[in-house]
Amino acid sequence: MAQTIDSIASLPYDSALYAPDTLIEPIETFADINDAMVEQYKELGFISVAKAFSAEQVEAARAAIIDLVNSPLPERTELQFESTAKDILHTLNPEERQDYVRKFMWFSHLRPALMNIMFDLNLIGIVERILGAEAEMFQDMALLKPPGMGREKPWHQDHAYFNIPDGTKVVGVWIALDETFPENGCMHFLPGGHKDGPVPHWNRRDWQICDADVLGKSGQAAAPLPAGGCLIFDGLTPHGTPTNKSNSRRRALQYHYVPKDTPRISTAERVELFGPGGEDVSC
Ligand SMILES: O=C(O)CCC(=O)C(=O)O
Repeated sequence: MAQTIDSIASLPYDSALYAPDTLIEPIETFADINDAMVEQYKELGFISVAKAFSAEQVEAARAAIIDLVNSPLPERTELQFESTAKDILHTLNPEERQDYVRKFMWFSHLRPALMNIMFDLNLIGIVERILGAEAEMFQDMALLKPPGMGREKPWHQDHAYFNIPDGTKVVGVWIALDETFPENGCMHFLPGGHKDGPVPHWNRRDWQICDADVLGKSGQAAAPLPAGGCLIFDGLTPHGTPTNKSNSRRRALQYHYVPKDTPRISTAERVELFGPGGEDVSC
């Protein structure tokens, strides 16, 4: 297993980077996604759904994550702890270990509860409607953003991290396993920003969009959700999440889907689009 400690320390940032003009009002369920909602997705670059997954599905996913964080893992699975865990990881009990996890990758296939969510038929139906093609699961990930420390994920476009051709439709799905709100690091979007196409990314606090480019944009929207809520968004929609400064957990799953048989490009081709410095980056 690749178990690592985050090499990026939590750095201060301008609070104006997460100062939404609006809070996104989610629709109730996947069944409410009609053609008008799909058109709205094309305009805004996201859809927010409050009751996407049941309390039982959420509880089973949380239990699977705690179990995995405390289990031997295969080599390909990546478990990354917050930088603050550096000197104390060996002292943590199983419950405490979860609250130092920053990121998990390539883990969903290890537990049926997670597979059930990743391949939920209602979810896949919406993803395929947006893609206009059969979906291929491209990447699974979870940022757990622990209470009181989970660091900022600065503004970025997910496509900047993926070696897939420009113009490929990428659908990101972000599933809240806890209630999420601005203080514990909920998602923030620049509505419509996907229509600008790929924008330059820089190595600053992370591989990210320049702060000045975000501060120069109006209309930022935050996406609070209950546990079990879900965001579906375009791989080019600029988004970011602030530090979790609260005492509340903010665990979330993140899945990305692309059209089946999407070709891959080289890292060199990707950084030509999004900027040098992104050769060796992951979310
Ligand atoms: O879960 C988060 O805080 C942010 C996730 C995200 O934007 C990403 O990893 O692309």
